[in-house]
Amino acid sequence: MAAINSVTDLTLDGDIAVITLNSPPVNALSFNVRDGLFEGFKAAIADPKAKAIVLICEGKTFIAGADISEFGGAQKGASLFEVQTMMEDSPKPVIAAIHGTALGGGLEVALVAHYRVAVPSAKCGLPEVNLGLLPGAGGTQRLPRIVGAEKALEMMTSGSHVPAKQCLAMGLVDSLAEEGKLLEGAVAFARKVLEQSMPLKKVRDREVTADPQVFADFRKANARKFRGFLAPEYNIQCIEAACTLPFDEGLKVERKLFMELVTGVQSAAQRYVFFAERQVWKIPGIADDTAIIPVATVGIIGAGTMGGGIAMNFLNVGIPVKIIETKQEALDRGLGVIRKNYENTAKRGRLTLEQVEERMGLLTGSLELEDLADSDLIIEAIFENMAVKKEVFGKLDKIAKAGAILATNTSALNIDEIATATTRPEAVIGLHFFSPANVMRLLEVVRADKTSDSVIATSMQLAKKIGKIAALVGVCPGFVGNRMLFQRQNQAQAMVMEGAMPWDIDRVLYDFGFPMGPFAMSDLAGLDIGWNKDTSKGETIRDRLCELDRRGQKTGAGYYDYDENRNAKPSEITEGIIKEFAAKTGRNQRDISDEEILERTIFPMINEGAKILEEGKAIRPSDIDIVWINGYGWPVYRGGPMFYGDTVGLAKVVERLKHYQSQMGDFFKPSALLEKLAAEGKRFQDMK
Ligand code: 3H9
Repeated sequence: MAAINSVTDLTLDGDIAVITLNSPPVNALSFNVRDGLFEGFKAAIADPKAKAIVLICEGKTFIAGADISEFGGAQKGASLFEVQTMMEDSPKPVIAAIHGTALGGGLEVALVAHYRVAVPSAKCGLPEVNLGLLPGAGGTQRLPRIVGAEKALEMMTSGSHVPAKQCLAMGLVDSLAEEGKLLEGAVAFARKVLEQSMPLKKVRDREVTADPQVFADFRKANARKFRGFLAPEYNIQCIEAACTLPFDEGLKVERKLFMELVTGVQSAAQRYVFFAERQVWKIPGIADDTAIIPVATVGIIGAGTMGGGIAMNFLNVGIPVKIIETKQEALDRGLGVIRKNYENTAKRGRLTLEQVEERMGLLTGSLELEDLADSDLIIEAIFENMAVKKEVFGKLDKIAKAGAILATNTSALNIDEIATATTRPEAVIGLHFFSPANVMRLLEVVRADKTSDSVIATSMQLAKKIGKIAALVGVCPGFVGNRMLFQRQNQAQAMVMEGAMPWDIDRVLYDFGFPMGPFAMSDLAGLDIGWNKDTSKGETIRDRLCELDRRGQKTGAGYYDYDENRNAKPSEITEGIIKEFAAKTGRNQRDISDEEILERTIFPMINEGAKILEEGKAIRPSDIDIVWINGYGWPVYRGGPMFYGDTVGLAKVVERLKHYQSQMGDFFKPSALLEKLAAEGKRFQDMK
C-alpha cells in the first residue's frame, strides 16, 4: 500500500492498480483530492506492473461532487480538467467503481473513465442545477452523448439521483457488482477488459443529435417550474450545444455559462441554502449525547385540517396515531378526509392500495382524551384560544404518562403560558406545522422557557424522520415566520390606502419570485377567514369585500375578479372600494413605484429578522432564511430575506429604512443589530 497523499492510496491487486480515495464526509473534489487523483493516476500509468486502473472510494460514497465550500476561493492544486485529461488519455483502461452517490463533479470524473461499475444501491446524478449551477467539468457534453438529449434534459434540470439499475439500462453504468463486493467486482471487470482487449472507450468520441423541437417543447412544459431561475435554462443551452457542436466547442459553451453562473448571485444564494439546510439541525448548547425520548406512538387532539395533516406525517413513516375529537361526527369527518387524501395519492399512482390500508390501519380515533395515556408524543391542534388550550393542557398533565412530550401546534399563542397549565413545563414544546401539514416542508419547533433539551432534541430528530425541515425558534408573537409576515402584510395594506392597487403589489412580489402576492394569496385562502361581521371598531376593505360576497376564489371574486377558469383580473369594484376608503380617511392617493413596493414590503421583514436575532428567537440568520424558503415560498435563488439583505447591502437597507422612517414613522426604525452590522460594513452571514 503506497500513500499518494493524505487522502489517496495506490495499491496493486495482481496486475490491477487500485486508487482509493478517502476524504470524509463525501469525498468531495477538494484540492487535495484532485492532487491525489492526479498523482495517483500518474503513478499507476507509470507503473509497468499495472495493466488497468480501478478508482474506488472509502466511506459512505463515491465522489459527491466539487467541494462546494471551495467555490469563490483561489484555485490551488491540480485542476479537475488536468485530472480528467490524465484519466481519459490513460493508455491503460480506467474503471470507476461507484457506491453511494456519484454526483456532479464526481460523476464527471466517472465519465472520463473508460468503464463504470456500480453496486445496485448506488446512484448517479448531475445535481448542480440545485446549486444554481451546471456541470462544469464536461458533464453537460458527456451525459447527453450517453443517455441522449431528452434524458439529459430531465436529469440535469431536476438534479435527480438515478438508481444504478436505471443507469445500467441507459448505458451510464456498464456493469453492476454484487452489493458489498464493489472492489472485487470492479477488479474482475478490469480483468475482463484486459482479457477481451475491450476498447478504451471515450465518451467524448460519441455523437448525439436531437430534433430542435425537443428543446422548445421542454422549455414550454417547464416554464412555470423554471421561472426566475437561470440555471435550468443554461443547462438546456449546454445540452443544445452538445447536440450541435463538436465536443471541444461544446466544452467552451459549458465553461462560459458555468463561469457566469458560479460568479452570479443566484448560485451564491443556492449554495448558501445548501449549507443552511444542514446548519439548521445543529443546536448550540444541546449535547450530541442528549437523551432522545423514544416516540413509538403519537396522539393528536383535533381532527380538523391541521390535526389530520399532522397525523399523516407520522402514519407515512409507520408511527401509529390516535386522534381525539369531541364529537363523533367531527372525528368521522376527520378520519374520512385522511383516507380520501391517501386514496387520491393512490389514484395518482404514488401509493398502492395496500399502502393506503397499511397507513389507515395505524390510525385510530377516540372521543376520550384519557385514551392518550400511553402516547409518547401528544400534539394539540385545536382552535387558537388560550383558555381552551390551557384547559386541555391541564387535563393532559393528569392523563399523559411520565416522560411524554406535550406539544402545541399554535401559530400565535404564548407557549410559556400554555405550559403553566401543567406541572411539567419541561415537557411542553411548540410544533408549528404549516398548512397543508402533510405537504409543507417547514416545521417551526418552538422552544419555551422551560422546555428540556431532551424534548428539543427529540422533536428535531422526529422532524427529520417525518421528512420536514425544522427550525428551532423562540416564543414571541408569530414566532419567526408569521412575525415577519406581519411586517409585509402591514405595508401591503398601507400601500393600498396610499395608492398602490393590490395587483400592483402582487405583481412586484410575483416578479421578485414568490409564487403569488399577498392579495392573490388571500383570495385563494378565502377573505372570510377570521372575518368579524361586527364592524363597530371600524370596517376594513376586506370586510366590505366579504359583505359583497367577494370572499375570494371560491365565490368567483375577492380582491380580483375571476373567470370560470379561475384566472384573476384586476377588479374595478375593488378599486372603487379602495378609493372610497382612502377618500374617507382623507388620504391623497399617489403613484407608488415598484421599487417602493419592494422596499416597503421586504426591508421591514429584514429589519424584523434582525430583531428576532437580537432577542435570540432564532439561532442564526440562515435559520430565518430556511423558514421563509420552506414555509412562505421565498425564492430559493434569492437565498431568504437575510441573505437578500446581505446582497442588497445592509447599509443600503438601513439607509432606505431611515428614509421611510422620516416620512412614515417608527415602523421603519432600523433595529440596533441592523444598524451595527451596517456601520461595521458586515453582513448577516458574518455573524458568529
Ligand atoms: C459540482 O460538482 C460542480 C462541478 O460540476 C464543476 C466543477 C468544476 N462539498 O448532505 P449530508 C458536506 S457542484 C462540500 O448531510 P447525506 C455537508 O455540508 C457539487 N461539502 O449527508 C455535510 O457537512 P456537515 C455537486 C459537502 O448523507 C456533510 O458533507 N454535488 C458536499 O445526507 C454530509 O452531507 C452535489 O451537489 C460538497 N459537494 O447526503 C452533491 N456535499 O456534516 C451535494 C456534502 O459539516 N451533496 N457536503 O454538515 C449531497 O447531495 C449530499 O451531501 C449527499 C450525502 C447525497 C452526497
